Amino acid sequence: MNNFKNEQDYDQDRFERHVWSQQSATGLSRRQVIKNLAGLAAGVATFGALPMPTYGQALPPIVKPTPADKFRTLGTNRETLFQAFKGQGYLTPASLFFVRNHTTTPRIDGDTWSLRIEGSGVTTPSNFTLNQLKALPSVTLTRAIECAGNGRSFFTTQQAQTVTGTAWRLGAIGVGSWTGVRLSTLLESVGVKQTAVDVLPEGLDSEVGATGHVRRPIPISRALADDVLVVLRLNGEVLPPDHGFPARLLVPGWIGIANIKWLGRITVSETPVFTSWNTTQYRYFGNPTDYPGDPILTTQTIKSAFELPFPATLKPGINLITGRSWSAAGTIARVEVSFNNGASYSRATLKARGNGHQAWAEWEIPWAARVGNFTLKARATDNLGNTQPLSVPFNTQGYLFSAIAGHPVTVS
Ligand SMILES: Nc1nc2c(c(=O)[nH]1)N[C@H]1C(S)=C(S)[C@@H](COP(=O)(O)O)O[C@H]1N2
Ligand SMILES: [Mo]
Repeated sequence: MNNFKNEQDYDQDRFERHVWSQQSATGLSRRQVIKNLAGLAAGVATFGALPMPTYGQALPPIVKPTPADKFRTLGTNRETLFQAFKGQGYLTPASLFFVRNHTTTPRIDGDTWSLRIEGSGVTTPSNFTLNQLKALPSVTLTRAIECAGNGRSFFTTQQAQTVTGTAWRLGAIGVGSWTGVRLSTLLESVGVKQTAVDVLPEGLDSEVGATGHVRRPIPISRALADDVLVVLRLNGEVLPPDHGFPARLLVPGWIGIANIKWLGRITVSETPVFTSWNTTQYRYFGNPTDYPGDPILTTQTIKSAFELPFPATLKPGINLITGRSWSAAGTIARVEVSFNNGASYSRATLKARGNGHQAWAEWEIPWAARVGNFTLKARATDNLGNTQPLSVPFNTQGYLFSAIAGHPVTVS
C-alpha cells in the first residue's frame, strides 16, 4: 500500500530519496551525486537494481555493546532486561537504552550532515547543519521513549493470541533526559504555512525493503507543540549512534516510531501524508467493535514491570521487590502488587525521586516469600485515573499491551 500513482512515480520517488540520502551522507551537490549514480548505473537496467545508500555496510548492525546479562536480542533489536534497571537510578543510561532498529545503525558524519526541511507547507525550504542547530535555543525534557509493541509477547503467553512483530516482554522502554531544539522553532524559521497539515520526519538509515526510509507522519498540531524536540543530546551527552546521532525527534507520549532517529529530512505537507508507517503498520487491525475504523496509533498507554529476571528465582524470607510503572498520559498515582496471581493486591511505596510526566515511577514492596511457585502482578493507576486492565482486545500486530502482566517467580 502506498500513495504513488503508478510504478514510474514510485521509481522516481525512490530515485529522489536515494539522491537525497547520498547528498546528506556525502555533502556532495545533487548534480555530483547524480553523476556518480550514472557511473554506477552503467550496465544496470533499472534504478531498483542500484546499490542502496548505506552507511557502515559490513559494520556491526548496532554500535554499542549489548551484553547478554543486560539485553535480549530480538532480530535487529535489543530489549533491555528489566532486572538491569535495578539500582540504575531514575534515568536510563544510554548504555542500557533498548535499541529498536528497522535495519541497522548508520554511521553518520556530523560535520557533513544537515537536516533538510522542505515541502508544500513551508515558504523557505532550508538546510540546518549540526552547528546551526547547536547554536539555537535548547530545551531539556525528561521523557520515556517506548515501542508501540512493548509487552507484545503477553498477547501470546497471557491471552493465547497469535500476533505478528517483535516479541518484546516489557523492556522496550527507556527514560532519558533529552536536549534539543523545539521543532516549532525550526518550522517557524522556514515559514510554516497556516495551510500545513502533516509533517513527515524521515530517517537516514537504509530503506526497509520496498517501504523505503523509516518515516512516520505526524499532524502539524502535534509537531508544533512545545514538547516536540529535534534532540541532539541524551542524558547530557552527544546522542549515541544507536539512538539517532546526530539528531532524532522526540514526540513525548507517542509510540516509539514517532521518535524518528538519524533525521535527514522533514517534509511539511499541505495534504495528508500516508506511508506504510501509518497505513499498514502502527495501526489497530482487530475486531471492528474493539477498533472501529482501524485507528492509526498515536499515544502510548500505561504499564508496569518488575525489576526481576523473567522468570525469577528468589530465596524464601523477606525480599524487597522493586519495579517501575509508567503512563504516557501523565504521572503515576498508585501502584498495587499481587503475590498471588491477582487474588489480592497491596499498595507499593513510590520512591520520592522522579515520577515525571510521561516518564516513569520507581516503586518497592517487601514480600515475605514462602517456598513455591508464584505469579506476581503489578497494577498502576495514573494521575488521570487510567489504570491497567485485566486484558487488552486482540489486534493483529500486538500493539499497546497495557494489561496487568503476570511475572513467574519460583521461591526455593
Ligand atoms: N530512522 C529510524 N528511526 C526510528 C526507528 C528506525 O528503525 N529508524 N525505529 C523507531 C522505533 S519503532 C522505536 S520504538 C524507536 C526506538 O528508539 P531507540 O532505538 O533509541 O530506543 O525509534 C524509532 N525511530
Ligand atoms: Mo517501535
